[in-house]
Amino acid sequence: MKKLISVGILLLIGVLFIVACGGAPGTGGTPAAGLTVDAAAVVQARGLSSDDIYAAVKTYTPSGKTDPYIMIASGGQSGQVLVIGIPSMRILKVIGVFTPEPWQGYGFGGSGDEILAGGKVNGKDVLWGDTHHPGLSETNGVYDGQFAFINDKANARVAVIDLRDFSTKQILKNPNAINDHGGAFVTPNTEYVIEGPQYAAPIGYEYAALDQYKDKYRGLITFWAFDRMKGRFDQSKSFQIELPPYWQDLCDAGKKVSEGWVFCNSFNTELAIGGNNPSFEAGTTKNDTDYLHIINYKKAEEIVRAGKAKQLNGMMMIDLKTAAAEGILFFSPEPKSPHGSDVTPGGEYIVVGGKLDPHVTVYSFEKIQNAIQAGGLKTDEYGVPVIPLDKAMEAQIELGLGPLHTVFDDKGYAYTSLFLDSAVARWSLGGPYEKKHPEPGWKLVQKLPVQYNIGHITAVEGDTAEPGGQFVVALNKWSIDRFANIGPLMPQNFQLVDISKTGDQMKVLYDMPIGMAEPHYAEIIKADRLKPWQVYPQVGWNAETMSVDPKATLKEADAKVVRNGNQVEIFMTVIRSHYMPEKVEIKKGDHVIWHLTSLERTPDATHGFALSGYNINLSIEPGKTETIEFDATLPGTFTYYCTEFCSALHLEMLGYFLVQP
Ligand code: CUK
Ligand code: CUA
Repeated sequence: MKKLISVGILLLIGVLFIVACGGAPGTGGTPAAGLTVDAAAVVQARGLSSDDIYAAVKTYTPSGKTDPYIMIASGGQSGQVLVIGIPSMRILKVIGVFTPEPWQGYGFGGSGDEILAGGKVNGKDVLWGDTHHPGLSETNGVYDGQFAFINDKANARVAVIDLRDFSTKQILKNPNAINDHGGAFVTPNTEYVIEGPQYAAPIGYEYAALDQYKDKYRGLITFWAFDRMKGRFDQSKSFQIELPPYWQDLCDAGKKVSEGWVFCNSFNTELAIGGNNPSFEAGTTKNDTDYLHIINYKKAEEIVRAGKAKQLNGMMMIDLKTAAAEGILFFSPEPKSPHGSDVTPGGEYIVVGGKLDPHVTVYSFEKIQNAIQAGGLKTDEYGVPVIPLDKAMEAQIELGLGPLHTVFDDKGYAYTSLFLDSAVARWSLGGPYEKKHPEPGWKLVQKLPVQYNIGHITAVEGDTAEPGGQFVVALNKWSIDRFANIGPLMPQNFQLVDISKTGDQMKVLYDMPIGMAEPHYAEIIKADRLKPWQVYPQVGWNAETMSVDPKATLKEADAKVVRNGNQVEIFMTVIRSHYMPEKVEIKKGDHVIWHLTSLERTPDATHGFALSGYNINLSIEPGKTETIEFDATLPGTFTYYCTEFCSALHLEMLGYFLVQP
């Protein structure tokens, strides 16, 4: 790949040069090395350095060329998921997940309403989400391009996105937790999507006074079983494990040698209850160490099968005592306000950052197993065995201030975000990775400044069993002076970093403002692993059931309005540039069931359907069938019209909806 790119640059420069020498009109002066006179003039006028030119050539994506990598990013408080091309950093789609999304007609009368209803909290609509960690489905620890998952931290919900049409298919509310954080992380064959907890609460989030924190409050990790054939979570096969009320934070599933285990960092082993005496800030940072949670979920699965779990609100749950007694749950100390828990590609090590510690701590899975085998472990106050740090630790590497999250590449390097230093640290892995890079293992190699205060970091397939290399993206929380001033609420700054060379050769290539929320994590997949549809596979496709809808209207001649008492069922076809029928006349109080089927087979020939006065708005992509259902409570003359400029006669694509008083 490296070779290909440098050949590409040479070719580009060569072509530019030939164009110049071939007599481009009005040329004068001496071109910069390899640049045309025109290009050199632009470089000079804009004051670009050779690094800038390198960055431009590395990221510029000519019209008609597509990106080799796709980033699936959290959309933060927007409750959405962003799809971004890498290295061009172009936004390709904003997928509505927890929040209604008008362009996709998601949540305005069509099938999206059903999906959003799955996210109700105690029967109440919650139409936004604080999305944190997208997780792509995996086969043998490698992205397979089939599904993406995302959690909502604010309400403990998880969602499934099908990557055949890049749309949301399911939202589930966690029945026993009110918030989460360490999700959505997948196991190596997507058997489970892990939803880790955050702020402890009584299980089932019932009331309990804060002075009962130690006894009544708990952490709760959830393993959502995923049915790949159905493309849905199966709650009946899912289970939860009760944890002490430490604030479990980020989790990562083991892989290869550590498959079957999951590792979560935590904070607030102090059991602080805030109230400014002391504050949470002070109370949760008193101890020098918190606990890395080491969970054997294969064992947990067996315990559930053996009937040793209880049902609570439709979910199997292993209680804390059983988890500790059965060898499902272990702890090991982790230094000073830990954050992030990231497993190396081969599954040998777990890397944990310390927000208030300049080191990352690397745990050895083998050492952890040896300590468990050796037994004789002391327990914490909840009876959970604790593996001493010196029995679990492989290395500690001083990287700088505020290490948070870590990802990996194909050259045996790890990349850790340094929040306080505003930098990306590249460091060399030891053990089996040592032969892949020129440096000795467990050493800081380079600290690259980023702008500013990086949170998460992501790399091409950088959290899988086979990282891709080439690019890292720094997901910076602050942008301050990087973009034009648009007032006090400033965009986030995603920075693309070139990691194609070894040693201290990382470079920032591109800044991308994210002016709609604060994304947390993102994952980058090789584009050729994705096999999305250009049009729905058959006319009449129901995107919610992912099959042909029995109520679809497959040809125009079958379009009709059927009355049955006060129920009116409309079978409508949609194709450039008309609806059939173009008039629907009913009576006030009628119950309306309206099926719309696109007969289009041309890619991108999308139609919209907006029904004034009734808050109905759909996107009907080629082949799709949508159904809306409502009571015609409002008499009058209404129009339905197409909201996508689909043809020269798009404005003529409308109909009248007449409701007799
Ligand atoms: S958390 Cu946001 S920077 Cu939710 Cu993954 Cu670390
Ligand atoms: Cu159909 Cu515009």
